Amino acid sequence: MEQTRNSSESSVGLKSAIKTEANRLGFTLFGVAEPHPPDTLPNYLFWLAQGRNGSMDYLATERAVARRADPRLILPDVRSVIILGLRYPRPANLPKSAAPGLHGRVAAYAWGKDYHDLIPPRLEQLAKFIQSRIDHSLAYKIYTDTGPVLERDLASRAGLGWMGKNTCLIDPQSGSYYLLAELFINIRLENDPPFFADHCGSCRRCIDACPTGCILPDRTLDARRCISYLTIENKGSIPTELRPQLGDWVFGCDVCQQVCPWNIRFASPEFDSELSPQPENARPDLMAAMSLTPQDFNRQFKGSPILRARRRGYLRNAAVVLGNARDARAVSALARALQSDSEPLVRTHAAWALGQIGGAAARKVLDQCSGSETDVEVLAEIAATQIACRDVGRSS
Ligand code: B12
Ligand code: SF4
Ligand code: SF4
Repeated sequence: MEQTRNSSESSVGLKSAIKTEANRLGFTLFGVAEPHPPDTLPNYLFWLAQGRNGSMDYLATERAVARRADPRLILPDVRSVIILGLRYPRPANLPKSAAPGLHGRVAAYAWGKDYHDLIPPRLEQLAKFIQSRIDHSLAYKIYTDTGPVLERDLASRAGLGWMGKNTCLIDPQSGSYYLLAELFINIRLENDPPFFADHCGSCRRCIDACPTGCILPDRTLDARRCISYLTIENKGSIPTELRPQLGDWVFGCDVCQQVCPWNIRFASPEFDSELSPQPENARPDLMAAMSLTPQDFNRQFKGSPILRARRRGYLRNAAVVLGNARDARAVSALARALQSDSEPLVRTHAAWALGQIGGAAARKVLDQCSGSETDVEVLAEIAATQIACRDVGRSS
């Protein structure tokens, strides 16, 4: 039994006090797991071996794999891991955009402040609270998407939910719209029973609805084709054949969660107030996005997860979504980007988008730029687009 400051406080009493404090800090899900090596490590290793991590090399380093294999490497005298869940808004919480124009969709977790900034100070507060209740010094480590941890495996071991076929961790009481966070500590708390049940049954809605068909039968997904990866983590070009599948997703994707019956029936309308939607970030105007300067971009998305895409990635995504909208109103914004944006990545995707929209005005800009452009990749995209435009012209 752990020594606590109030000698009459049992470890059960301590755990319950920590849970109350965690709830006060906004964490609606709470569980405790033992830090033993995870049984699902082979799934992770197989996933890496198939190259399904794409360009996310940080997931495959020796250090990243070793720590996932044995959480005790993270904190040598770790005795328990507290796993927490913080709810973000359901997509149904998004207010309708009042502004006219062409708007993109942003994954709901990214509508408000960045949880990578929001959660760590709360975990620090929780650690301080625990320290105030025990006699010896607390050693701890905090993570939220920020470290070499199999977070969903730990969460399911701590009883927070099951790993759905869409690979998200689902709480049967409130669905999957929440973020995970962990506090590794050197005191032992009573473990919660693991979540063994699989409530997916014969359902396969997420698999059928995924726009790129990237959800695999072994409860992993091929990140290289996931829209979330393509629009956030991927720093290069979006493969041409996948661009139409982005639809209007300009940052992240929620499709496989939106169709899930556990979210339709049980997703709680409540969410952490700091994750409240900021309308201009949740449903951004994409024509305006195409002319954001680096300073504008940093100003608009300061403190938002969208910063992670960087300006060049965000404008790349916006161009693709405008191409998918096939709306002639976007030609002038895309033409400006193709003629003068300093990033070849943005110019390439603007050229593709103009090709999707087609019409005389789009073709004129492409023809002009094929004479003035100097970047080889942009020129190749313009040439491919011109051929496609001509073919469409011939067949129509
Ligand atoms: C890399 C990554 C991504 C990649 C790859 C996602 C993936 N599914 O692999 C991309 C960029 C695509 C991505 C997308 C998203 N992500 Co992400 N991502 C991560 C990250 C950093 C690592 C995930 C990972 O290791 N993947 C590799 C696979 C093999 O591991 P795994 O997903 O944990 O899968 C396990 C299962 O397959 C399991 N398994 C197989 N069979 C069985 C059976 C049982 C019974 C059990 C228990 C396990 C099990 O074994 C694997 C290893 O444990 C985690 C944070 C972290 N450190 O864990 C966040 C994390 C998973 N992401 C998160 C979020 C919110 C998202 C998005 C919703 C964001 C968005 N809206 O765009 C999407 C969701 C897409 C989806 N359907 O998963 C949350 C998920 C919260 C939740 N409720 O599940 C996490 C936990 C971050 C956080 N701290 O909150 N993400
Ligand atoms: S986030 Fe979108 S693209 Fe990725 S698996 Fe889910 S539905 Fe498919
Ligand atoms: S949509 Fe169906 S199969 Fe997919 S995670 Fe939800 S319950 Fe499971």
